[in-house]
Amino acid sequence: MGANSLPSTESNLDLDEQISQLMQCKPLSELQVRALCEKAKEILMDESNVQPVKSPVTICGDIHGQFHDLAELFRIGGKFPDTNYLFMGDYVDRGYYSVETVTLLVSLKVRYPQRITILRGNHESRQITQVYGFYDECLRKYGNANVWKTFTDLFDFFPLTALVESEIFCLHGGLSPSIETLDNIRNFDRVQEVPHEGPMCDLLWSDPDDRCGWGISPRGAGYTFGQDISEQFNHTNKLKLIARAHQLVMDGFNWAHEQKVVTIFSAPNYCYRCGNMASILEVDDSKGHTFIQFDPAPRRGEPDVTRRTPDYFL
Ligand SMILES: [Mn+2]
Repeated sequence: MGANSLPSTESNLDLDEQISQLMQCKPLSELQVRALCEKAKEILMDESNVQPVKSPVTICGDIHGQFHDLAELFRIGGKFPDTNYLFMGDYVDRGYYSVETVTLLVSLKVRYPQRITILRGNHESRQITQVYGFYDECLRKYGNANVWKTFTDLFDFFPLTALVESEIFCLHGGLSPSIETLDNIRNFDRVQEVPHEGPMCDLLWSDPDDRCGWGISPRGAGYTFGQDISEQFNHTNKLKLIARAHQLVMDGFNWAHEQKVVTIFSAPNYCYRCGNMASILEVDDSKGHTFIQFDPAPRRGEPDVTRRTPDYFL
């Protein structure tokens, strides 16, 4: 057991058992979910709206209930607790295994609180999950909506953004015209359903764009923001990079704004039909970084992995 692991208390032995059950894609009982979420709430409520994270860490984008591809991500990115992970939201909806996916990630958060950061995405919301699958999946797998209620109550506590080594700003969506500084974000009360507008909504919904300035988002929530906006925000907050998720990108990652913004998407063959690769971003001890691309979990044989080191350094 590593130096950073907790001592093997009875509760950790239970958790370890639950984690290995979940790794086989078998959901927990309703009672286990409730107990798990109570513990998770205690941990998450102490985290900041801009949660500080140290390197090395592996940054991941949307998962969307693609449980087997999340298992593939862990095989490729490295197992717990030896690899630190930062997930940028959208664990649920679209895929067939939102329950197992979000339960596993929350279990890992409770078991290894210092080794995994789980941010909130726009799908970690009561309203969105009733339309895009998580609510129906909970009804199907548990026969009632209690587990959906338990998880969506917990989502209110998920941190909105993270800051890796004071230089990589990580969040699900993007910037907001109502936010100039990281302190602006630190100062608002995040424990609520994702609002329809305003700074908290924008962080989870906005997208970078080729056009300058702020634009109306075709999504109907958040904004589009141009390179001038990213440059100003990075300059004001002494950041080197904004890492975000939220958009399907065919290579699994995509640069914008002259490498000041990167989109990371970690659901390969999204919705089991988009044909895209997925990727994760490894930030090492010396803040160098490497994208690892991967295909959907193979049914047999070896995973197909491409490692690419970009030709620049942070
Ligand atoms: Mn999203």
